[in-house]
Amino acid sequence: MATERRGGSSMHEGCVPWPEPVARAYREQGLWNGDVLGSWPPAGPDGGSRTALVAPSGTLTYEALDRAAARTAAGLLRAGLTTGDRIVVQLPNDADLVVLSLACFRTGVLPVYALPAHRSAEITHLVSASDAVAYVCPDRVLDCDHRDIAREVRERTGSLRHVFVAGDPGPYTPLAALDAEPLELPAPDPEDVAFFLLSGGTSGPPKLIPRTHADYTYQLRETARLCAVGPDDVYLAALPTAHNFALGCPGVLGVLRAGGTVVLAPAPTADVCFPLVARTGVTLTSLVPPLVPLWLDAAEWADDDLSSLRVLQVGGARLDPQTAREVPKALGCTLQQVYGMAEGLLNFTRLDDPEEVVVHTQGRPLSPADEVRVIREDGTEAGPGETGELFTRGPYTLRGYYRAEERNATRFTEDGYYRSGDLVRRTPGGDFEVVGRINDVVNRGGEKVPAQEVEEHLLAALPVTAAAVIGLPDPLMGERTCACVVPRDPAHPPALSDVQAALRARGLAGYKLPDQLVVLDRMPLTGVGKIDKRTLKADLEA
Ligand code: OOB
Repeated sequence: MATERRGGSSMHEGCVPWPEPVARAYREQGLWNGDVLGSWPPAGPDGGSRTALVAPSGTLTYEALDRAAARTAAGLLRAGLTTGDRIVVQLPNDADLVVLSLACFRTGVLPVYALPAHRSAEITHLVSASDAVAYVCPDRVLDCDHRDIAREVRERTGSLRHVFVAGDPGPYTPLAALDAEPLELPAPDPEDVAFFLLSGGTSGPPKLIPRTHADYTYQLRETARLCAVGPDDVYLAALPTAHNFALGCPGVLGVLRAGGTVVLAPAPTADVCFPLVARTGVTLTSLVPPLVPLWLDAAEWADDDLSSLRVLQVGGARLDPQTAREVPKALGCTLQQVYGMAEGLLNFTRLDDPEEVVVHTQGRPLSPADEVRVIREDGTEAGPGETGELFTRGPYTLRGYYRAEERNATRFTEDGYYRSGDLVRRTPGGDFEVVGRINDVVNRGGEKVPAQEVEEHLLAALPVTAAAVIGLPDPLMGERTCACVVPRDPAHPPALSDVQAALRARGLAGYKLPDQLVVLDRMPLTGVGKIDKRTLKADLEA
């Protein structure tokens, strides 16, 4: 891939390109077709007056969104930002985030998408890992003052020249100041990096994932096609838009690209989202598994009209089959399981798959060009039904993390496959079941206790709504197994002896029975809503 096409700054420094013969094949097959992010929304004859965004701060037509993006793009350039500059963007689900993203895509300024839940430790890491020149944040959200974060990050890093604040800027620059008369801008090179996502691993600091215009527009087109999304669709972004799931599967960008309407929810809870569904006629939305039982419960008593909902996508972590089975009846829509990763590869159950596939599997790859292998511990290819680690490469899967040569040497094979760390098996029908993570194992004095397996038994055997199994340091065994549960009835939590008896009754090996039980009101969650085992561990070890 060529560098320094515009602005004089290399777009590919620190990135690992696809090998040229592979890139050529993707071009020739029309997978990378010259499409770039931000060239839409289309402001065509009737396109302009349609509703593009329904956001907490107001509603924007396509025309208004296009104009706002053009003015913000000019504002970025006037503020001295230039092609290839990284900026850490941490904005909640509101119009600013979409407008700024489009403006960045048009100017070649590269957003590094932080999650709303990130705090000064993560933002500091992201700024220094990317040498970001700007941090964009809201003034405050609940009890968090992001201007305090900005101050700390500035003290600890050297590269930040700007802090742009949505709302009351305090000592910084208002985000609204990024505004100038629109300029004629050269189109970006489709194979340039457009933005960075964060690796979703719940252990270790996040790594930066470069996504190009070509790879991401391909993802947007294909996911929109798979979900049959068109101009009449209304997508509800309940999860943070900064996460790949809500951003582009097809999510906010894919639905805008298809000419539909995007509704940005300030929170993913049923009390916030149900009235939005009813008011705006939402047809498609996505959730992480811990939210699903809450939506199902709420649907029982809520009187909001949810009949417009066509598809509920659930992904990010394992959805238990009992809950999966209840979705269509309780919400009156099709369930689609999504097994994806910010690094690229996306798997989906299809809208017309049989119920058993939708309930029990996490689907199959989006694209025929996705190359996927299931590899046993000894490095050989696993057969159907056998568990192994998923390796993948393809037209929208990265070839290396940003500026991470050492890490890349272990996370990628020599022929460019990304080692996902996920343990999967393939059904005879070709669908994946995600059975765990390679290192999500408690090593109990040599006995390996697969956390997810025990969690599934806990959920099935006990009156609990959430379960997490973690290893805690133990003087005798190295690690002991700790089961953390949220009881359905807080007044009657189970005791350790109940848990052990229930699991033993299910035929579980003695060494897999938890040594310790912790009863919680609720689980700590990561920014996107997965159970945050790292925090759980840190809290319990302290
Ligand atoms: C999504 O992306 P990330 O980057 O936050 O996390 C990726 C990891 C996967 O490697 C896998 O371990 C886990 O999250 N995961 C699932 C899953 N979907 C993701 N585990 C079990 N079942 C599933 N359905 O989480 C993500 C990105 C795009 C779309 C959907 C999810």
